Amino acid sequence: MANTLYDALFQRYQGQESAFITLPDGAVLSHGAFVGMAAQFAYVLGHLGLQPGDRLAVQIAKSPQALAVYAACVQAGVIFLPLNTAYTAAEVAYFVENSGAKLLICDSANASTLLPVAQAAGAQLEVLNGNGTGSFADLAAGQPKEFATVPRQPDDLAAFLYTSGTTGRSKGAMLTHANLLSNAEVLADSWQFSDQDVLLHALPIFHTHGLFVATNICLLSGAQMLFYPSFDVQAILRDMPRATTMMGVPTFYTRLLDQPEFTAQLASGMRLFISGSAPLLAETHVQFEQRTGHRILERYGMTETNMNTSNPYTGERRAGTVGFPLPGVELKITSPDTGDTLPQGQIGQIEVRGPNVFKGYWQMPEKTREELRENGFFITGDLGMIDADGYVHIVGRGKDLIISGGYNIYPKEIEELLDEQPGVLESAVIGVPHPDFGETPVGVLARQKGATPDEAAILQALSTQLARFKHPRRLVVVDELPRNTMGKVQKNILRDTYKNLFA
Ligand code: MLC
Ligand code: AMP
Repeated sequence: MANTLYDALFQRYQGQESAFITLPDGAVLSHGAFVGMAAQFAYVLGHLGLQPGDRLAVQIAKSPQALAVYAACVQAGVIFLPLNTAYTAAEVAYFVENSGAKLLICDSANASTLLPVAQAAGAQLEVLNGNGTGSFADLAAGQPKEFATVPRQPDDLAAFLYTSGTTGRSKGAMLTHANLLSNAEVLADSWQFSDQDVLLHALPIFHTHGLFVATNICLLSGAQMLFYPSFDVQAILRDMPRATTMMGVPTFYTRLLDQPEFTAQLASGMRLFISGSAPLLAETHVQFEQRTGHRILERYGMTETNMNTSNPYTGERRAGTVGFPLPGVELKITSPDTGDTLPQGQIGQIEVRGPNVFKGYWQMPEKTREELRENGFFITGDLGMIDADGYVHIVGRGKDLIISGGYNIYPKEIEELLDEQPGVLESAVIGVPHPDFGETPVGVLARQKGATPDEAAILQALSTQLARFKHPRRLVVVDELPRNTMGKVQKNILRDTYKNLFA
């Protein structure tokens, strides 16, 4: 019996000595060793009582072992739920509880904090460290390196990735085997990946970009990965002559351009630089071409949909656009008021449909209905237009979202905490331009009459609740927030007022 994703991505590598992952210290893991390790992990999942369809949450450092947990889940039919390593215990508690995860795997440094979190949610806890040690690895040692793959149909769930919303709590986007495979196939083909490629992989593996886009494409095409625990610009410069491709968020590219030793010569062996997850400034695109002769290929995607559009591999990669809908993906621009399709050139909401689009939000049928139409089109919350040549432009967001260094931040989550702080009547969190992260959150606090909110104490109070990357990089105290005649806070005015805070 078939397993859609396992058969396409992993099956053929059993016993293969070809190089898959090279670590910064030069250690090389072969494809065969990787799938063997995944098989051992799959046994452990079974021994711990996980059945096909159960959820496994992981909050662990990036490593080949961490990636093998993903492969093990696919092979055992377990739903993989990766979590940002920056999340606080309070944040992790929600995901474990909401998903009904049976097992949480964490780093040993967090085990004592997360044990009560797991217990409260009725989940088991095991440890897997970035160096491959820990109780989970101990359980796997000595297990057979071949595992009877659990059958999975294209429509079966492979992963939950949580994505925040403008209101309420995070939603678990349910991604199927077919969602992930169809997108990987289209991307590997569109970007001409092959077993001759070596990808600089410096993205985290708990989001779509580093996990599915990067890894699945490499597995499908036989490409190798130079695998970094995080983005270290010096390591990337050192290794670029050994690589052929890189995927990154725009911050990777601006940080590279800040390095004088990043030259056309250094990039001469590269065939492709890909950017996504946040807008790449046209200025960065131009500077990059001037410096290296390479035109960055920008693409557009989301957690719920995988990748939707891409600039062409052959053909003009146009700065400030995200290219054309990928093969098999339909994209239209609609009126936010009526839902009607708008003519070319007009700005409206971006909707997409295709085999890449997720199944819905876990146990949130109403949220699913709000965003996923019955006819299969997903309302992305992004605003865009299609130009006369068919290139898609993203011109803004209908959703109140800040993207900092490729991480999504929903103002509402921060505002709810700020509103509770002493001396604060109400708050508005806005995104302002930031030279490194693209955008960064600023908290505008309207004080209670006569009060002087203690900014340091407020930031301290946030730290136990929110991941560091969500913390406002600046707080500003005002007497009142600007409102329109309907009483709605005018964030556009605030964004304009504070746009130069980090200039
Ligand atoms: C780290 N910090 C951030 C941050 N990353 N703050 C804001 N935004 C971020 N993205 C914090 C750190 O905790 C630290 O806090 C301080 O900022 C400086 O850290 P740093 O050492 O400079 O950060 P670094 O580790 O280099 O990380 C920056 C980064 C990283 C841009 C390399 O965030 C990253 O890899 N981003 C990629 C995100 C991603 O993969 N997105 C894809 C989502 S999928 P302190 O305490 O020192 O102040 C998706 C769909 C799609 O969107 O289309 O792809
Ligand atoms: P996420 O919820 O993390 O999947 O983030 C998806 C969002 O990132 C999209 O809805 C867009 O707003 C944004 N995004 C992704 N790629 C691009 C891009 N190339 N240009 C502009 N925005 C992007």
